[in-house]
Amino acid sequence: MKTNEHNKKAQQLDVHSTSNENEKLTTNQGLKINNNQDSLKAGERGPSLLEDFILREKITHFDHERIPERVVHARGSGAHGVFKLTKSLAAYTKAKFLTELGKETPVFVRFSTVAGSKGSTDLARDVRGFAIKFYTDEGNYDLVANNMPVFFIQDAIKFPDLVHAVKPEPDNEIPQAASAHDTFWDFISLMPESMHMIMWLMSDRAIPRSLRMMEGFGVHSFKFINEEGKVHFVKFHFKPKLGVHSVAWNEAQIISGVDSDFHKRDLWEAIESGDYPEWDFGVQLIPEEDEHKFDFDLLDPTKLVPEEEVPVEIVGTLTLNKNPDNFFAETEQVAFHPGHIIPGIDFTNDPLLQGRLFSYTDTQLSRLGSPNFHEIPINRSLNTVHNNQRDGHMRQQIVKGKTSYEPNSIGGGCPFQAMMSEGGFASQQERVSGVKIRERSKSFVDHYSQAKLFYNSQSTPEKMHLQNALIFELSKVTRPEIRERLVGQLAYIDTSLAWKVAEKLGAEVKKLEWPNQSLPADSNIVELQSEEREPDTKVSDALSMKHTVKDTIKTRKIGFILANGVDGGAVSDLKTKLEAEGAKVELIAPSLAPVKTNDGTDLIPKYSLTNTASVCFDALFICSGADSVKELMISENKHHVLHFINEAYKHCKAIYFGTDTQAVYHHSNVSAKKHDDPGIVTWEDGNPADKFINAIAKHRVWDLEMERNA
Ligand code: HDD
Repeated sequence: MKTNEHNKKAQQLDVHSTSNENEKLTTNQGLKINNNQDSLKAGERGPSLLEDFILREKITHFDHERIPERVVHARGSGAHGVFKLTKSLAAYTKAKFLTELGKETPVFVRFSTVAGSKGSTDLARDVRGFAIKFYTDEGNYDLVANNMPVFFIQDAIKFPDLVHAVKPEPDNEIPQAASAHDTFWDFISLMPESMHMIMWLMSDRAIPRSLRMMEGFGVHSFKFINEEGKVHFVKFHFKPKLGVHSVAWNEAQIISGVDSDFHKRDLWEAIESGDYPEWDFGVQLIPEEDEHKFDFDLLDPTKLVPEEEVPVEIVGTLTLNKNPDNFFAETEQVAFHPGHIIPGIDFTNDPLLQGRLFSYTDTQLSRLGSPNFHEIPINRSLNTVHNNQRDGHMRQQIVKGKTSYEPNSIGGGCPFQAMMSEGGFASQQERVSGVKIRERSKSFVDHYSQAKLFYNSQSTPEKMHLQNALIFELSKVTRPEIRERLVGQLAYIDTSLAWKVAEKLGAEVKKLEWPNQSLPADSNIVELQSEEREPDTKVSDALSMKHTVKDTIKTRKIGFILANGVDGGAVSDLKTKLEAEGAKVELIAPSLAPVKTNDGTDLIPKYSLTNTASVCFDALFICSGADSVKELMISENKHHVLHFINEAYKHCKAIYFGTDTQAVYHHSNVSAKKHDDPGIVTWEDGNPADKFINAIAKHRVWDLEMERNA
């Protein structure tokens, strides 16, 4: 774990941290407690006494331990880290943490699923939150981002409808952490603007292999303003150094049972073991005068800016290097808000962003219970707060002096307003005029072209996964008219996709009839909405996970399946090679008893064949050694071993069969493999370790998925 020496936020948190090591137990009043085992009673077998203030204090505090979970993004995992600027953006913004080359800014990041409750599975098909609090010298800057670059809706007024539709249905509170139900698809099928986001949500991006292997996107266009007042539109990107990877949907469902904390655990363990997750931070910059040069509106949050049109410039690195000391105090109480900005960054008129600017402070009031939530240590800025806001529940700051108003003379006029040259924030002076109108801009009325761009940019296996995801989700919808309406939407994106999904649902592909309910009563945009358009950019490589990093096995978990008599030399050779490349090797044996190698050494397995599953590993090595194989194939173990291998095979993972493992190989489904499956390595291969390492780095052999599952 990183020391706090250079991290100003960590030093600030230290002031509020305690440890119970070697300390005596006390009440909340600091009184030492002599007996924490028994309540105070009238006689040994008598009733407890009201006088027992120790019992009352303990029970009362316990009774009030819970706070409301977040209304969305309830389930989360957090970590501390640092943002380092590698290229100055001084030409575009005056935000100091983005202009001083090499500057390191402490951060706290919280990842989350959106729909599920706090205790739900990590592997739900869902968007992932990627919220970052930068503790800058100019105040807190929050980038409350997601792992997908677009959103379901264009206007914040639809957010409660969206969330009500995806959350468990109100009558029976079913299903938990799942979008595969009637109300979600009812809403979506009536909201054409959601179709681009639906493509992302049905893609493998919604079932990440790890929180460390996801991209982050600011979604909205924001504004950068430099010292001269020049404005650029900006889109924010985080690209994971390990590449973007996902699991198979069938795997996600199994992980939800085997280890529903899979992502939380993975993040925690990576940081504990010094494998600090890292992202390149990049920006897409668009001069203010180019605002209208695109075939979409930059203010529309259902659109991305294709990287082919505006490249992402990498300007910094985000590294997570310290786990929280206390989940509740830090990860649960952290309060993000897109409205926490600093000089040099400003909002755009994106109507989704504008609504968010109201929602986040408001929700903290009911979640954290007081307008003083900024005083909770994790939320404090590095700068001391000076203002005339006072009192409220749980106020902690003791502000000296007589005045709490401004202007004042009694307090010498303090605290003073800051000039812009002193870091005082001033909103961009944007010329705005218009009639008061409750209407959607016509420039927002194109709902399918970027959905097409996304779909057309996917590799063949990715398209297949997306199609299967739609079939899975819609097959859980009980009302045929909803399925049919959604298929009608798909027809505007890709007719063959619509036909394939329809076929599996027993639905018909019918052209949608406009208008629909998602339009205002007096809408005059019906014609525009049904108009089919092609995007300027037809295919974007950046949208497919296929084109992200595939040359490292760093932090990948490799399961070694072994039993007594295993070839100790082969185990240690391969382990050394894999670990040299940064992978993690874990031993899986029939039981947790030590395994004797052929040279008499004891190996301690971390797992048994029955307390874990193949879905928890990235690749498998069936260890060399005739005796080991013999034990693995006795009737008690055989079923488990073969299930392990067959499941990994089905999920397109790399599997290496060591020397003497023919018996296992021939009983498994792998024996029917295509001769040139690059994910399978056997005793017959030359340079097997290198071949195995290569295969793991590719993540999965998705191209052979059909064949492996045939
Ligand atoms: Fe939101 C939480 C991201 C639209 C209202 N949102 C929340 C979190 C993330 C996002 C990552 C979790 C923060 C944390 O870890 O504590 N939200 C987004 C993105 C959006 C978006 C990327 C669209 C581009 N959100 C959005 C809208 C509204 C909200 C349109 C309301 C008008 N979001 C909230 C909220 C939450 C929240 C209800 C719940 C807990 C919280 O704020 O602190 O206020």
